[in-house]
Amino acid sequence: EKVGFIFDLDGVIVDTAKYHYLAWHKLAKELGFEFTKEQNELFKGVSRKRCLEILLDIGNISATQEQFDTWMVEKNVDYLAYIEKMDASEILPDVPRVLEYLKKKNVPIALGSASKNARPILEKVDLLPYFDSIVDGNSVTKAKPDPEVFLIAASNLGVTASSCVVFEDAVAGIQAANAANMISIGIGEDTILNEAKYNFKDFTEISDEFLESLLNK
Ligand code: B16
Ligand code: MG
Repeated sequence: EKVGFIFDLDGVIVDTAKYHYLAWHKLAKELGFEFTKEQNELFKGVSRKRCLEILLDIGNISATQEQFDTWMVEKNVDYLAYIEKMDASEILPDVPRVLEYLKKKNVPIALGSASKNARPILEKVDLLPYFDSIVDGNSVTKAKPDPEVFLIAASNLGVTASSCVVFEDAVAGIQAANAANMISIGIGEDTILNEAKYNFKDFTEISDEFLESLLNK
């Protein structure tokens, strides 16, 4: 049975959460309230639209449709200014080693992200060539924890869902992978990602031997 690997983007390949935070923080400030780093945790893996809904809830602000759309655009313009300055130095530790190992073994690789900016980010950090398929916020109708994003990725790779391995840093992402009947690997705090089949702090803890064991299951 052919095995496929699916990577989340933010929090797995790069730490763009800090840029999302800065952009949301600026918008909140303009709207007259403080948005904290702790609150930003709630935004991980969540769509831009849903993030703005949560932000407005936090600030107790009601918006017209027009205001809502304007703020969505404004946040993204600010976020893109940070993305513009990214380069390969922002790739999280040992991600290139793992991608290189899988490439060498001819394992198909997909991206499964909620972000509509996934492609330009991969381009900026020079990782685009590793990906056989990119499934992002532009290609899905249902957000994680719905398994749609990962199921589309599996289908694009020509691999059955149960033969896919998913790397995720968000609870909703682990739930989406489990709902798709895939092998879920949590990257980050194992206490938070306790629904994952395997847990690692980051990719430096993932050995070639472990990857090999997933290929021969
Ligand atoms: P954008 P992931 C997610 O990326 C982020 O974790 C989340 O904070 C963000 O709101 C979402 O992408 C949408 O991003 O505004 O660029 O479309 O973790 O699913 O790779
Ligand atoms: Mg993520």
